[in-house]
Amino acid sequence: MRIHSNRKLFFELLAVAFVLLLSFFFFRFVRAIGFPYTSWLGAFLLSFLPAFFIASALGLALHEQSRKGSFFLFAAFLPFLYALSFDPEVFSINGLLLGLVTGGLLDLQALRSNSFNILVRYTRAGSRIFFFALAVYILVQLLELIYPFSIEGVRQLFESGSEEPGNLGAALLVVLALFKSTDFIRDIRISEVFVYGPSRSGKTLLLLALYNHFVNFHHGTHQEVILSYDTQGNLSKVNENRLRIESMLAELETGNMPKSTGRADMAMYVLSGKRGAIPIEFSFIDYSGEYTEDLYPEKYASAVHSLTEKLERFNVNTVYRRIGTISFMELLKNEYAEKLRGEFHDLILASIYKKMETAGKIIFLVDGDFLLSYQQGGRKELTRLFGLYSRLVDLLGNEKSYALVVTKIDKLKELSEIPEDSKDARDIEQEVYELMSQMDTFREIMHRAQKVPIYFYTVSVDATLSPQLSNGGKTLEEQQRITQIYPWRVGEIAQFGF
Ligand SMILES: Nc1nc2c(ncn2[C@@H]2O[C@H](COP(=O)(O)OP(=O)(O)O)[C@@H](O)[C@H]2O)c(=O)[nH]1
Ligand SMILES: [Mg+2]
Repeated sequence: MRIHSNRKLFFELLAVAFVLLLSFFFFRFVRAIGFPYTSWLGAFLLSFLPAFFIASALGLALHEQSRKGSFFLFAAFLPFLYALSFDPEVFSINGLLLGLVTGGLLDLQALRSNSFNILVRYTRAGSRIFFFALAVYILVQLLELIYPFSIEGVRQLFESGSEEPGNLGAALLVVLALFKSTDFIRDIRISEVFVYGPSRSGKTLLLLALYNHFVNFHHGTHQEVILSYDTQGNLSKVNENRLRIESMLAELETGNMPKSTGRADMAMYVLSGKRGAIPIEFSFIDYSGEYTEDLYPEKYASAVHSLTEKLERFNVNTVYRRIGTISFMELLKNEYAEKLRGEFHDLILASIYKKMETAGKIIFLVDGDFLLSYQQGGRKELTRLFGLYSRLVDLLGNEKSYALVVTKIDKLKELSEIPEDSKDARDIEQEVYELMSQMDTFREIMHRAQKVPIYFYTVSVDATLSPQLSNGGKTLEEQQRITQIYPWRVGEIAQFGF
């Protein structure tokens, strides 16, 4: 569920109202501008460009993150073309058609290769140039009116009572405002999701559950790189195999829990999938140990620098650029396994931080075990964890979306009879949310959610397990083993990614 969306909605409506108002004024003053002396090329461009922007806006409308920009383009250029169509001397049907076709082709290309950002860049740069040129054109017209710049000339102009200078001045202001509003056309961060969770929070099992979901519903595929050393400090194929997704799934089939990542392991998994034309990528970095105290920009910088010293082949900039990618990990594994032995800390820290910086969406895992032990120290841990997540949201900025995902919900509630998308399921989520909102640090996150999109989910990877919280509120001793993936509300997480 989305935490607090009202205020954001309010600001969006305000933005829409603003654009509509601009659009209205633009429509009103465009006719005051007039294009009496345009050349053939000028006239062509006057029809071509707006048509091109409108066709591109159709493509942008397909992507949720660029809808605002698309709306802006429609609001600005539809009225413009309409006004222009009353001026047959200037209006060029050829330009219009060619603009529509070019924009349409670019849309197709963007859809096919999911390069929506190219579309964004062309339309943003193009519309900026368009409004800039228009502003200059109007300014020249204005200056011509008061040429030859004598006080007498200006006085005469005012006395003549002509509306032209006023209209042109207003048109200039509107065009400048439109120029500034091209900021509404924002870059799209292709659905790249990074999943962060402290040790034991449920990363590995969530990875398996999401893998299951992706393969079944989203044409899923995966890539993985595993660095695993034996006790002698050599890369170990056996250990590596253990951490492959297929082996973990196979282990589950035979009733064994996947081995957890040890001190000498680091694994990176990328799940890829598609919904319609929109691709998506989930990255996981699995490791043991704690990094929560290290997620600061300075520590990231020093980790990258000390890595660079070990990898003499690369300079700092290359490491900054390539760290956190599968290909770079692969390369490190092949060429620097010896050097990196036992020194994962910098590599893991730098990879996590880089992923957090580049991903458009970040999932923060919250260990459901803390709910079981709420009265026995769990509350304290949760307070600390939400404090960290709140700080990270602040650090990483409000251009991204975030999700807080509470894992292991089966330990808390009997889920076997509750369909994932039922009202009862949503009620459980609401109940956990309310429990969390008793903590001040969680409330801080709720306040941040007024400006940043933040979501809240509860999941389990095996909904058939019976809860471990007895009616009296005491935790039962016996731990249940997970022997299958039977995901509950994991689809919501995938949904968040799109
Ligand atoms: N009951 C239950 N246990 C879970 C669930 N997800 C993870 N666990 C358990 O929590 C522990 C840590 O999970 P793991 O995925 O290895 O966490 P990681 O260290 O973040 O990779 C393991 O013992 C899992 O069996 C869940 O949805 N339900
Ligand atoms: Mg793990």
